[in-house]
Amino acid sequence: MEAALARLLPPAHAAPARLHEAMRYATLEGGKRVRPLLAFAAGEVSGAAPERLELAAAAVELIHAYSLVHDDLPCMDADVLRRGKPTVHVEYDEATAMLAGDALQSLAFQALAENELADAPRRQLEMVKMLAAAAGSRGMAGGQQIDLEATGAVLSLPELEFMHIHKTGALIRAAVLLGFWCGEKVSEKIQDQLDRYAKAVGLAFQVVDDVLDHDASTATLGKTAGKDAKQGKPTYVSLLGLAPAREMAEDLRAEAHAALDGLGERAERLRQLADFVVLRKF
Ligand code: GRG
Repeated sequence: MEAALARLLPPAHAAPARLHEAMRYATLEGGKRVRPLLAFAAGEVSGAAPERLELAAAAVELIHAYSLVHDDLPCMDADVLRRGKPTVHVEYDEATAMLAGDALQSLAFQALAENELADAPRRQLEMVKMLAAAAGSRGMAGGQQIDLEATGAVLSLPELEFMHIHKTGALIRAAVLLGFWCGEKVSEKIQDQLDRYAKAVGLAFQVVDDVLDHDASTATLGKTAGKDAKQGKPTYVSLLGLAPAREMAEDLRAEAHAALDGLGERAERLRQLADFVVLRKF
């Protein structure tokens, strides 16, 4: 993934060098790469070619990197540490960080559109459309808006879930479906199974993120820990308490595994990733 991203990103010395440097700084050498791993694992279910998966996975990671750059800006979460390094606006400046995020998002769609990722052009168009919807106002960006408005508010459990299905879940679901769609067309039933898996893993990811924000150190996370409580953000931990939040993550792990029933060996990586998402310590 690292090599594919390094190839896709414009060279640091190409003009405008400061922008390209910032894009590479935001994307390379950091992060768990959970979304690319999910795309690759989903591609194993549909027998997708690695060259296709590489691009689909990179496109999702570029959108993710853009969202982190913008999320860290002073007008949003105002954070100074990300992936163990100063955030992009701290290392460069605010305007460059905004533009780097914008350009990362554009690059994601360029990567999806300019290479053959599916057997039928119609299907590839669906992939582009799906990622656009997942990143947009009815997906991640919409979830971020809800998050901004929720700071200091008390949300009900369904409201919290609605926010996270959009903010975090939409892109995780897109990673799974994009990887899957790079391969052979398989039955609707299997596609539904993967969708169910992706939804469970997407929500589990966020529940665990909330637990870790409460539980883990800044050094382990590579980003500022304990921020949710400080900023008065509703989380699964603030709403349910620590032990029930952990239980909820476990239930979602079981749901993710159950969704893959009958898929055998080819879904093994997806099972391992559901475990990683829930059991991770960072
Ligand atoms: C700015 C449109 C826009 C959206 C921002 C991703 C996001 C939405 C905000 C980041 C803040 C946050 C804590 C989100 C919830 C969980 C999450 C996405 C955490 C970061 O993802 P990881 O842990 O990060 O996969 P790495 O660095 O490992 O890639």
